[in-house]
Amino acid sequence: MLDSNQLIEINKKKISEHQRNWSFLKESLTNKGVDVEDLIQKISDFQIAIPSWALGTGGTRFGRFPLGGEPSTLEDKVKDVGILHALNKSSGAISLHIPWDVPQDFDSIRKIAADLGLKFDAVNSNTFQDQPNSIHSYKFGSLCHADKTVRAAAIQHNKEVIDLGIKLGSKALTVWLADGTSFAGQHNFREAFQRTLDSLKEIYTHLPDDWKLLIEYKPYEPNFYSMVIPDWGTSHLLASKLGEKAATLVDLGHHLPNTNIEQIVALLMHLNKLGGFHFNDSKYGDDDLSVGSLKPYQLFLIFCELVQGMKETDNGELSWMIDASHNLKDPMEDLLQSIASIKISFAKALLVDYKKLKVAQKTNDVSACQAILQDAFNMDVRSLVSESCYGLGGAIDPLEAYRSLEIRKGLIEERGLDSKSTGL
Ligand code: LRH
Ligand code: MN
Repeated sequence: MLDSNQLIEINKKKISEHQRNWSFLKESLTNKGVDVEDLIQKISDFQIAIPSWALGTGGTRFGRFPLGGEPSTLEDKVKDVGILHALNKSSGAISLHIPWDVPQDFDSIRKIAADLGLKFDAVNSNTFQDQPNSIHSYKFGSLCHADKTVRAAAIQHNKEVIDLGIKLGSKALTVWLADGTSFAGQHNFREAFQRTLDSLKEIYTHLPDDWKLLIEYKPYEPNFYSMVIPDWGTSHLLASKLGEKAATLVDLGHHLPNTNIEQIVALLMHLNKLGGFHFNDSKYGDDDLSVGSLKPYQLFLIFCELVQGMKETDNGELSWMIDASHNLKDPMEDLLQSIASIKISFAKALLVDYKKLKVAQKTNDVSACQAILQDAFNMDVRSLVSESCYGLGGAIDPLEAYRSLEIRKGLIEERGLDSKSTGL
C-alpha cells in the first residue's frame, strides 16, 4: 500500500511550480469563458480500467525481457493497480482475463480491490488458447468452429466468464475472437459468420439485464488471411442482430494503416452502438504501445468525436480500458504515461469551441475548422490534469512520484527478480 505521507512530501517539492503553471492556465481558460470547475470535475471523474494482463513485461515471439517484481498472483495484480490509482487517481478499475486471472477467493479479492478503491470492469473470455488437458482445441476457431462440440465448449466458457464476472460486480463481457483463416478456401465465410452469430446468441441469452456484451474486432493476427470479425462493420452487424445489450469495442491497434478511427467512433455513437475502448498506440500493426506515444493528434480527434457524441447522441455508458503489452518499459511507468496521455487528450477535446466549429462547418470555412481544433490541441493542459489529480490526493506528477518512491525496487525486494505475471 502506498504511504500517502510520502506522496505529500513528494508533492511539496512540485507544488510551487505546479501552482504557477495552473494559475496561468486557469486564468487564460477563465478569460475564454471556460467553466474551470466543471472541467476539473469531468477530468477527475474519468476513470480508465487497467488490463490485468499488462502488469508484467509481455514479450514478442522473438523474446521477453523480464523486469523483476512482477505480480504473479491476482492479489498482487490488484495491488499494483492500487498503486497506480493512488498515484494518478484515474485507474479505478481492473479488467480481468479468464482463465489467466481466476480468483481463488472471491470475497478476499473483492475486499482487496474495494480497500484500494477499485472496481472490476469488463471481464475478457479467452477462446484463442487451448487450456491444459482441454478435450477440444481452438486451433481452427471457437465460436465459428465447424465442429458443434467445440462451439459448445467455447459458448460454455463465455457463460462461465459471465458467472465469474457477476461475482466480482463486473457489468460487461468482452469477446475477442482469434477465429479466422490463414489460407484462402480454409473455411466458408458465410457459414463461419452464421455459426459465430448463432454462438453469440447463446452467450447473449446468459447476460444479466444490466450487462453489456462488447464485441472486439481485429483485421488480422493470429490469422493472416481472414478474421471472422475483422472490422467495425462486422462487429456492428453482430451487435445489431444480437440486441441492445451488445455493442462494439474499439481497440485502437486493430485497424489497417491510415484507417480513420475517429470517423468509426462518430458513426458507432450515431448508431448508439459504441461500447468501449482498448486504448494503445501503434505504428504498423497491433503493436500495443503506450497510448499517445505515436499518434497523439489522432487520439485527440477521437476524443473530439467522443465529447460531441456524449453530448449529442443517446449512446450508452462507455467502458474505458487500456490494452497494451510492455516489452521495453516498466509496465507501471508505461501505464502511468498512457493514462496521462488519455486524460490530456480528453481535456484538450473538452476545450474545443464546438459552437464556433459548427458555424465554420456550416459555412465550409475549412481553415477555421482546422484552427478551432488546433487551438485546443496546442494548449498545454498538463497542469489541469495535475490539478485534478492533486485535488483528489494523488501525485502532481505520478511518474516522477513512482520513481522517487522507488516502487519497482520495493516490488523486486518483495517479489524477487523472477516473479512472472500471467498474460501475453
Ligand atoms: C487481441 C486483444 C484482445 C485480447 C488480447 C489480450 O489482440 O487486443 O483484446 O483479449 O489482446
Ligand atoms: Mn484489445
